[in-house]
Amino acid sequence: MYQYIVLSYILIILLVGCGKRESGYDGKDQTENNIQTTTISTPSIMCGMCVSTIKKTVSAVEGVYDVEVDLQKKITTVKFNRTKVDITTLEKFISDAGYDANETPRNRESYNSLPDCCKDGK
Ligand SMILES: [Cu+2]
Repeated sequence: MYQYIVLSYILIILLVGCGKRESGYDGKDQTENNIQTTTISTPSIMCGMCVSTIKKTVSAVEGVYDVEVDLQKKITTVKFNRTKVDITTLEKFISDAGYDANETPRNRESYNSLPDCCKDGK
């Protein structure tokens, strides 16, 4: 009986240990299970400046690890910690930068202040 208890104890330690493997970030919320990658449709991006604007904006959000903007496919791929930020918030930041994000429409004021090359005329 004692052996089983010890054995299951070791199993639990192993399982927990594996879950935290390769966390590489700061603290216990950073387990692999909390890291999520999402692809956000950003159909109104026009040029390289749009790409860097979105990249810069979203990278600055707490809990975001990585941002890739694909100008051809007009998508933004974000790797983030779901205990710190969610997709709705990410969409909001992109909208506030002046761009449509999934079903979240662009912030009109931000859009108006974008350089002309970044306006899709809609
Ligand atoms: Cu642009």
